[in-house]
Amino acid sequence: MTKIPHGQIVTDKFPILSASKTPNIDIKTYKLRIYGSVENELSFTWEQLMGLPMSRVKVDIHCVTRWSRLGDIWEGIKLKYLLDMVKPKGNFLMLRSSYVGYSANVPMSYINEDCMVAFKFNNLPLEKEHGGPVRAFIPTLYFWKSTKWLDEIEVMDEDKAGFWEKRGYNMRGDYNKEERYWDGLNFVNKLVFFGNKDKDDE
Ligand SMILES: Nc1nc2c(c(=O)[nH]1)N[C@H]1C(S)=C(S)[C@@H](COP(=O)(O)O)O[C@H]1N2
Ligand SMILES: [Mo]
Repeated sequence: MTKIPHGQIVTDKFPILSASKTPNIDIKTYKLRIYGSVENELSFTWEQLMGLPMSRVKVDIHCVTRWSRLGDIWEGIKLKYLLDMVKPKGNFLMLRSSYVGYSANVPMSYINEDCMVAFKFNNLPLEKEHGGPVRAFIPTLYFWKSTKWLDEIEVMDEDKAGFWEKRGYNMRGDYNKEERYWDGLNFVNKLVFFGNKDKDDE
């Protein structure tokens, strides 16, 4: 039996949660950039990405708004595989969509073999509303960390707040510890020291 994290309710629905409109991504001009605190910055075209080894994982997802989906099949390129190519120096990631100005910060320690740059869901190409043609997939944390329409992975030396983290969501978002919203002093620090401004802030 799968263990359902505390406070979650299992559903067969797949709700769409988007803070923006759904963008149209043209794979002819698409690039995935991996940059920042790395030895070797890289940028991949769609064709280059499709030439990399694909993996399939069967794993549960948990949204902070309390729905969970169990046992879907997700397919893509392991994040570990991509990170090995750039040789990260920093311990944090920012997963961004420059198309819509969304971002989510993720500690490197939560990147396991299930984390991917994902293209397929239950054997079909990802629907646009669910982040198609390409999204981050980080099932080790609440699902807001899985940036849809992903095109930038920044490796950072220090943790910085992403889109929802600046708006009161937890800096880490570990569902096994029920790290949903307000994280006390951490959040106060974010408000006081807004030296945290990200390039996707309007
Ligand atoms: N670009 C982008 N990615 C995003 C979001 C978003 O608003 N924009 N919402 C997040 C949240 S809160 C959740 S729960 C999941 C939802 O993914 P889904 O819409 O495919 O269910 O995407 C995450 N990734
Ligand atoms: Mo969410």
